[in-house]
Amino acid sequence: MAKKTTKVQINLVSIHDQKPHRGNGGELHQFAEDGAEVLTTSQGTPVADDQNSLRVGARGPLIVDDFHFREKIFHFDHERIPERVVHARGYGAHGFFETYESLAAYTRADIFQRAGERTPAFVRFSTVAGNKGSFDLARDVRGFAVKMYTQEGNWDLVGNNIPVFFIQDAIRFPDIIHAVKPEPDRAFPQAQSAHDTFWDFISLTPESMHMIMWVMSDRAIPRSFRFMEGFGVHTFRLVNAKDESTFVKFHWKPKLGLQSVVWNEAVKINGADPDFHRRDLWQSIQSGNFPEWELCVQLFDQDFADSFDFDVLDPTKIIPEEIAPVKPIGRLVLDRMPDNFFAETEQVAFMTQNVPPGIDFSNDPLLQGRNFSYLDTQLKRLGGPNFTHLPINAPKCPFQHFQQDGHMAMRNPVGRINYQPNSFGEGPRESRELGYRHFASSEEGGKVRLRPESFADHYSQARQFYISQTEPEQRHIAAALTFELSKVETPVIRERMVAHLLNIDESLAKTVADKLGFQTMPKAADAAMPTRQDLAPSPALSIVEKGPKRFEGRKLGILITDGVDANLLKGLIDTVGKEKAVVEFVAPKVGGVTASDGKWIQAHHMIDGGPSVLFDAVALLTSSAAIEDLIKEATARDFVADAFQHCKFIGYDQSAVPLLEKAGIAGMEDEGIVSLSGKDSLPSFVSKLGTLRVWAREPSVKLGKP
Ligand code: HDE
Repeated sequence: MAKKTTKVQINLVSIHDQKPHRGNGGELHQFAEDGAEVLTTSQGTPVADDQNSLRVGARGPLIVDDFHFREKIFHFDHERIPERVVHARGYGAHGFFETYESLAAYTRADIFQRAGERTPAFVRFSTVAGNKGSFDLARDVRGFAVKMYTQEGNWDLVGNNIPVFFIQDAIRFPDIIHAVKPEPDRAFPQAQSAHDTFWDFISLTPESMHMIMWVMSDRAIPRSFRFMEGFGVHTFRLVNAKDESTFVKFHWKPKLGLQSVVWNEAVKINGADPDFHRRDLWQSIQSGNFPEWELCVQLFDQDFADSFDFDVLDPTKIIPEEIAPVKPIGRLVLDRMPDNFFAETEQVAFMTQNVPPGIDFSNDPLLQGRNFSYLDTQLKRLGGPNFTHLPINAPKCPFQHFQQDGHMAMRNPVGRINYQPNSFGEGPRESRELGYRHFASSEEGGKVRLRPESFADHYSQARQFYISQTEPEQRHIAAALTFELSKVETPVIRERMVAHLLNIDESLAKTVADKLGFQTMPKAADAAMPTRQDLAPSPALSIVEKGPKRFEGRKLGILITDGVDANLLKGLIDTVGKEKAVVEFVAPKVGGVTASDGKWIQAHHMIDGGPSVLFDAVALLTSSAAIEDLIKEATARDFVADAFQHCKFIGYDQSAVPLLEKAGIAGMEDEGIVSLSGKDSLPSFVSKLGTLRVWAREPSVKLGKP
């Protein structure tokens, strides 16, 4: 006899298959006099007047009968959900992950079995400390959370753009977050680590020193989400069909290379365009330039872990790429923006515990603590256990279980049987073969609260990071530390920090102490491990070393005026276009300018609204008729002076020379100030742009030089 089956399976439609709630497309669909769909209440009742509430007479009190008014206001009052306690400000996009080759030897995870297979993915980038409405270019860690909707359930790789963390044990997380967030009595500063409580905690927490070096580096002020790396941070396990385990660290590498801004630029971007990173992702995806990352792995076994200088369970340590090479195993492409920010980016619920069979955890105490936190936080934030019913969170593979009811249950099992085992032969059952099997590691020991000794060296890798940076990057670290500590009002906290720096790099400590105006140098901090190992530099840790070498995906801002040389402008646009980069026009008036051929060119920005900090490089294409007026504009002079200070390339035609002079650049010309007048000057200018910055200029402009 054929088995009876009750359909418990719940197949979700994606948000894209759903009809918007405006207009149900049903038979009763009604149209207003002008042909538009009729506005209804959320109960479906057609609305006659949405502008005036029901009242007694023209000037009398409102009437409780007005169910439409009450429903509209009640719904509005409930529009907000709690923002994330960390990573509140974020921006997401859809895309796919494509597997390069089978990794069956290492993992049974279905996503890694077949070359060329594509798995839908959703990514949310974020800052950590700021509120939802804070600005994009805070000095901060960036979240890099990826949800992959695999055939065996969702895999969430909830990472950051920095491969280490501040603390070694999850129990300290509330403390560090309290310390960095606005101080509780005064509710400021917003989205800043530059204040007493943060540095107080850090200076009392030597395990944070390695991460602090990253956060003070340019990694914490990325130019774009598209130009930053992502890291799983913890050691995870891959487990194959024979239940054999290999340790793994996950890395995302941006196809367009790494790039950051300089601090002075970040400060100005936050004013000019607080949504700089969001806009960048939106514009690039909407224009078909889909950002891409490679997923890379560092694979290693127990022998490597035992012989490595540090504990692979310690999340404040990396394994340098020079020691365990990174192997690309697939690519992530972001090709679609959400239809609705709230439904998708705000309601997406990432959880470190979401892993498919074949991917498992290590005993990293931070990871294990996170595995508790993420489910708990979603219950609070999304209001109950049925957040998995939301399209953005639901698996895209078939799923079937006996969980039921609760607030807002939208996908409900049908039939009589909602338990197992049952003797009706209905409903889903476990499968030892297909189901998730936790790696059977042997564990033993007494119940203790302690930190292993193998976690005790807090300075060696902090130093390794510092000495792996190029000269400009080292300057930026010193400047960032000086800036942040200058905002600390309690002198002893500054001293405690410099005492730690002495254990990382003496010259760095001295520079910072000098710039902070120390009268005497403190003693080096007592270290849990008395000796610091002198590790070899790892060039892979430098952004400049990993720069793009080409201008693809970047933006050139061209300052134009009436009378701009039409041929030159066209030539420049074409040459930049061939590099797959973007140009935007900045003009005295946003309406645009009339070029030398009499044609009208619309501008993207007026000079006030399009400062040069929004661009990777600039060009000044003016005319002798317009230059006199232009040089009177402070914002035009700032446009050029800032580009110069921020070590950007500046192309110019002869008519713009007075502007260079007025901006204070006369006599300081270098390889980055390029005349666009000569033959072949355009290709040579655009190819130079690939190096992005003229760092050799930096000491002379004093910015970033503490
Ligand atoms: Fe998180 N973290 N975290 N975190 N985290 C959250 O979960 C937490 C840590 C990371 O775009 C919260 O849904 C603890 C490391 C990202 O939605 C919360 C600890 C790394 C996001 C939480 C850590 C991260 C979060 C808040 C110490 C990098 C944003 C809202 C053990 C590997 C995900 C939420 C998104 C979000 C807890 C440390 C990355 C409260 C307890 C290390 C990218 O659950």
